[in-house]
Amino acid sequence: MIKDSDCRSWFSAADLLTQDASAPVALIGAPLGLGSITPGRCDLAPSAVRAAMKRMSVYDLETETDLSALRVFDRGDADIADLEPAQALAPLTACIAPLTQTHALTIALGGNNAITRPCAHALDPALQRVGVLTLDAHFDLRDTDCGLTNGNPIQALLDDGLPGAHIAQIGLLPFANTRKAHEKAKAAGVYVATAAACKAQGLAAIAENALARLAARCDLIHVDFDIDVIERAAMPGAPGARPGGVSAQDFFDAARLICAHPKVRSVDLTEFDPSLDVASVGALTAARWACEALAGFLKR
Ligand SMILES: [Mn+2]
Repeated sequence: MIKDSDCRSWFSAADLLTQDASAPVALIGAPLGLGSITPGRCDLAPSAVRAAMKRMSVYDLETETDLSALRVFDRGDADIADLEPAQALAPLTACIAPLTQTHALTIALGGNNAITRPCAHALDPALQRVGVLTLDAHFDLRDTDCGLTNGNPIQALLDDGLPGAHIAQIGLLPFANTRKAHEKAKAAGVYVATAAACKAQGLAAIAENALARLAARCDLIHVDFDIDVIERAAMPGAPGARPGGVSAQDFFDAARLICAHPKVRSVDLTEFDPSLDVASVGALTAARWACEALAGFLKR
C-alpha cells in the first residue's frame, strides 16, 4: 500500500478547520435567513459551504500555493437562525467581535446580506476606525423605515454613523438599483465602481484601488462578498444575481487580493441560497472562495 495514498480521498480544505482557538484565521457560520426581500434559505449556506470544502484540495497548482499548514478555528454557527436582522444585530456582533480581536482574519459565512452590519460593528462599535468594501450587484441602500432586510445593511450603517467615505462598493449592476440609491451613495461620498468598470479593468484591480482608498482613512476593514455580484448564469443559487455580473474567476482573484491586505480583518460571504443551487455550482463557488481567502491570507 502506498503511504499517504490519495486513491480514494485527499486532505481537503475542510480538514483545515480545527477546534484550536489559537489558529490564525477564524470562521463562523452566520445562518441569517429571515429578512430577505426575496424569501429564501440562506440560513442553509454555512453547512453547505463547509460540506463543499471537503471537495476542495488544499493545493493551487497555478501559483504553487499550499494551504496544508494553515489552520482555521471553526467557531461553529451563531444561534441566530430564527432571528430577524434587527434581533440578530447584538448577538451576532457579540459572537464575531471576540474572534476579530484574537484572529488576524475572521471569515463569516452568511446568511443573507444583513450580516454585514453586525460584522462592521464587531470590528469597531463606534464605526469611526472601520471601512467597509462591498462586492455586490446592489448598493443595499434601501430605506430602513419598513425595517431591516438584506437590502439595506449599508443604509443602516450610514444611519449608525459610518462615514460614507469609509464605504466602497464595486460590481454594481444596471437595472438592479434605483436612482435614489445611486444618489444616496454619491451624496454620502461612497466610492462606486460599476460591474462594467470591474469587467473592463478587472474586479481585483478595482478592489485594490478601493482598498487603498479605505486604508488611507481606516485602521480596520470589513469586506462583504455578496455572491450575487457574479453573473447569474454562473450563480443560480443567489436570488439577487443577474445576467451581466462578473465572472466567478474575477470573484476568486479579488478574494485572494483582498485577503492579502493586512487591514482586512474580517470578510463575509452572503446571499448564497443552497435551496436554489444547481449542480452544486454555488456551493463549489463558495468553497473555492474560502480557499482563495485563505490563499490570500497566506501572502501576508
Ligand atoms: Mn447585497
